[in-house]
Formats: sequence, C-alpha cells, structure tokens
Amino acid sequence: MSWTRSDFPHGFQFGAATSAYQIEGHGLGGAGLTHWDSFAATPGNVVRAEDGRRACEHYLRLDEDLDLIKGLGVDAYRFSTSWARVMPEGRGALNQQGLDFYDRLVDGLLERDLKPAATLYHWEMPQPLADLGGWRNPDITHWFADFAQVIADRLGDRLWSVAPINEPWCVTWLSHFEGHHAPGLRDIRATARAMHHVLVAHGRAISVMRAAGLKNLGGVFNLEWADPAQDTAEARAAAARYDAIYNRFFLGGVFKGAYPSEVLEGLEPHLPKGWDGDFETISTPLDWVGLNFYTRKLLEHSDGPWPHYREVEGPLPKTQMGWEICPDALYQFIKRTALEYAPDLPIYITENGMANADEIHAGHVDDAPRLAYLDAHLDACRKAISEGVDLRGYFIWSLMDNYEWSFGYEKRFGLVHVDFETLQRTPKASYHALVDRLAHSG
Ligand code: IFM
Repeated sequence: MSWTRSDFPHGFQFGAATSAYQIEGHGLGGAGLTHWDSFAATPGNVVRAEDGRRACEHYLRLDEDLDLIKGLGVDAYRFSTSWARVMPEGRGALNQQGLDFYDRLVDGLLERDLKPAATLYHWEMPQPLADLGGWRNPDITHWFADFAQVIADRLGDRLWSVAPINEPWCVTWLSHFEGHHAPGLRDIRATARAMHHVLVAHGRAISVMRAAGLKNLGGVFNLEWADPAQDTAEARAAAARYDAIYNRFFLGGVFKGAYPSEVLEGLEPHLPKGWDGDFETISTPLDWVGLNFYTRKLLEHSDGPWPHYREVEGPLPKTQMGWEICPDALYQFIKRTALEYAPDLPIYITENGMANADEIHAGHVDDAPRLAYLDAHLDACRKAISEGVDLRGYFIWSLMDNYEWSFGYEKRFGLVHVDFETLQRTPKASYHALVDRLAHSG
C-alpha cells in the first residue's frame, strides 16, 4: 500500500543506509588494508575477484552523495566508520586524512539537517589485526574499544546515534563457519570464539562511548526468520536451531545475558574459558535496538554433523539475491523483539531493502519491484506500530548500488543507480517515488 509520512507516528525517522567499504573507495585517502582485500584477492571468494578499492568513490564524491541523501527527503543517514581508514594498523597511529573525511561527512550531514547515525564496524577489519587472529583473539575486544574511543573523541559531539557492530551473525557465523565472508574460515572453534568476542567487544565499546558522554547508543542485529520445511518434529527442531544460531544467540546474549541451549550444544566446548563470566559486559544497557531484515529461510533436518539442518528452497517470490520476499516475518520479528528481548527500548529497522537486476535505459531505471518490496515491509512496520510497538524509524538499504561483498558489483540494492565504469549516479524510479511520499505529510 502507498503511504505518506502522516501514516507514521510524529517523529518517525526515515533514513538511508550504506557502509564504508561498500562505497568509499578503500584505496583512497590512506586507508589500511582490510581482511576483505585479501579475501577478495583469493580466487573463488568473490565474483570476478572484485574488491572495494574503488567502489563508488564516495570518498571523492562526498558532496554529490550528501546532496542525493538530502534530495531523497529522509531524516537520517546511516553510515559506518572504517576502522582501517581511521587506524591503518588497527592500533596506534591514526590516519588524520581518514578522520578528516568522517568530520566532513558528519558536518555535511548536519549542514543539510540530516541526522548522522554511525556504525563503528561494518566489516573493515584492519589486516594487521586479522593477522593476529581477528575476532578469534580475545584482545580484539580491547582493540575495538580503543577504536570506539577514537571515534567518540573525534565525532562524538555530533553523532545522533551510534551502534558498535553491524550484523554480528555475518561477522561471525557467515565468516567463520560458512566461510562466505572474510576471513573465509570454516572452523567451529573460530566461530564460537568470534561469536563471543564480538558481543564482548560490543559491550566494551558501548561502555567507552557512554563514559565519553555519547548518547543514543544501540545494537544492530540482522535477523532471518526460520520456518520448518515440513510439518515434522525434526524439521521444527532444525528451524529452532537455525533461529537460535542466527537470531537468539546475539539478542539473547545482549538482552537476556544468556546463550540459547541449542547453540551451546554445538559451540560450548569451543567457547573461550570463562565465557559465562562476560555477560555483564555483553549486556551493557542500550538506548535502542536496531533490526536488519531481508528474508526468511525454510529448514529441514540433516543427518550430517551439528547443526543438523539444511536449507530448502522456498516458494515465495525472490529478489535478485534469490532471497524470498516475506514481509510478515519482519512484523513477527518486530513483535518478538518488543515482547521478548527489549520491551523498554525503541526499535529501529536499521536495514531493509532488495537487490534487483536494474538496468538503465535513456537515463531511467524502472525498479518497480523495489518500491513494492519497501511498501510491503513498511506495511509490516505500520501493523506493528498499530499494535503498540515503539518502532521509531526505518532505514532503507541502500542509498546507492555498491559492493555487495562476495557478489562483487553484480547485485544492485540502491535507490540510486551507479554505473561502475563512470561512477555516474542516476536516481531510480523508487528514489523519485520516495521523494514524493516523504515530502507529503497527508
Ligand atoms: O550489503 C549488505 C550490508 O553490508 C549488510 N546487510 C545486508 C546487505 C545486503 O546483503
């Protein structure tokens, strides 16, 4: 259903989202190497071995991109600060050019009356820290807190909100168990340690920023709904295990101070010594919770090793990623988060959107499926709001087409089309439709 601002509560924040490595051009401005550079350079990991060295050259086209955000009519912009751009070695020396860039970004947003919503880590692990074990090394929790301190000192007076780590499941399970993202491991012990250390690092970073006087601090979790592929007890158990690993481990750690039993049955032997003494840090209080949502999965039992499940292709219409479109799952997650995990906190949808095989013809990009996707998911948000959930905002992934990680530049998530030869930006039909809707309040 179409909508305007007046269909949402007063003060509801609309935003657009991006991340540093996906758009900036990591070869520019003195940024250090990241584990994504080495992952992409390894044959077979990324489509055409593409990396983020050039990306959208946002680093050079900052003003043009800030004008596009403003032109869209949103209230806030969610971006990330690359650890390797700010601290090329991950520790110690600062890259002043990098900090200057984020200064210009934040000031440029404020000048345009846009709220800067920062994420400290959207996957740019500095290579020297990856060489020391990255998220497997317990010291990462302190190195990350030091990085949080640097950002707090430099930008903290002007940030509207901050979340430490984008999508803990991707940082850990996808990257250390499935091997699809950097560092490309398939190792259960590395996975267990990374999952725990990411949450400890999150808690330490929140404490450091809180002590520095920052406000509006939250956590961003990516969630994927899990349905049993068959009506059997085994399939239901498989779906519950998937849900525990993907969703309940991270939300449970942060909001309940405990890990689900279905995860411990596989990972407990591999967790670091004394893990159950870290929940005070992990559960450091937050001001809001952010949910990134894209799809749901169907699971069935597998006789193979733990976690004893495999995915089954579902019947729903799919995006360019092959992900089923299932807005009801977003509604279910909003409700579940409000009821079971964060009853007293405002919720934001910090990412939602779709990849579409967009083509440009005579300067126009007709991406009607994207608008339909956004409308359906905003309907799900409105349904949750009408039932009393304190949902305060919705950020579209993404402002512009960008580096979609192991899919290289092939999958297009943007409201703005990017020609990856010329880097010309062209707002798509969805962008123009949103301009209209966001400008109208009735
Ligand atoms: O592009 C990613 C983003 O980096 C994190 N969330 C999901 C998006 C789409 O896959």
